[in-house]
Amino acid sequence: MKFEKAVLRRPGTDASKGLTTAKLGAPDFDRLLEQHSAYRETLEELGLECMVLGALPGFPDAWFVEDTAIVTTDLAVITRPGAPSRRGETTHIEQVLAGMKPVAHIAAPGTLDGGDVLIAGRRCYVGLSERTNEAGAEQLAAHLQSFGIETSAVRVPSGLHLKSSVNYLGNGRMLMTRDFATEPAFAGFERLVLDAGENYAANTLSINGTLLVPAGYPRITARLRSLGHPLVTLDMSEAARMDGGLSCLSLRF
Ligand code: CIR
Repeated sequence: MKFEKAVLRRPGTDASKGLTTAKLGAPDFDRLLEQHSAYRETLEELGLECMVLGALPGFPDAWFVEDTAIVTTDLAVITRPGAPSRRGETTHIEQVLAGMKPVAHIAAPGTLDGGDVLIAGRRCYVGLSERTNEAGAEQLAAHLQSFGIETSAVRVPSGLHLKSSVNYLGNGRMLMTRDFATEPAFAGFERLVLDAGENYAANTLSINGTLLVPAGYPRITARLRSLGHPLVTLDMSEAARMDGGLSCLSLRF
């Protein structure tokens, strides 16, 4: 899918009150805003028109906007996030997306976070994780099937979301941590498996032929360059403190 637009949300001053398992300390708010701006500027340089929504008071994780919707060429599926503290974010994103796409919903008892949804061409992989359950995955599969996208569920044995560990680079190539190296669902792809110590770089984002790679992972960066991928590295130190990565900061379509 060639991306033309992105929706982002500015982090709020309460960003350090969000959910996290990382024991990296609270984000520095000024540095976080600088990194968020650098991310937006990179998307704009790659040709995307960016809409930056205002911070959402009372929802400290709302800037991880990816988790609230799945947006394809044909529709927007508003999720039902697995973390109860994040459920109220969805009405706000629905107001934004309803003007752009037909809207469908994930309903209780389903739960689904966008971070668990990996779309590679006409295939969709949904991670069954602490945030996404089978009912949520089945509902998404039904919505996408109407538009010719087939969905498979994949167990997520480690990490927050599927895309914390696996991402599609384009041209049949998948980047993943060792935990997914023998996952049968990805057998049809060329797999690039990260070295131990570089797992965070699994959350690399492919935008219209250029890879956005988190800064600080020299082995995979060199390998991706040697394979001919144009790439940009971005400092993600502050989002990482809140379990966030490159993909979670935007909805792209
Ligand atoms: C959360 O735990 O929900 C947030 N602190 C981080 C969400 C990251 N989302 C993503 O990778 N898609």
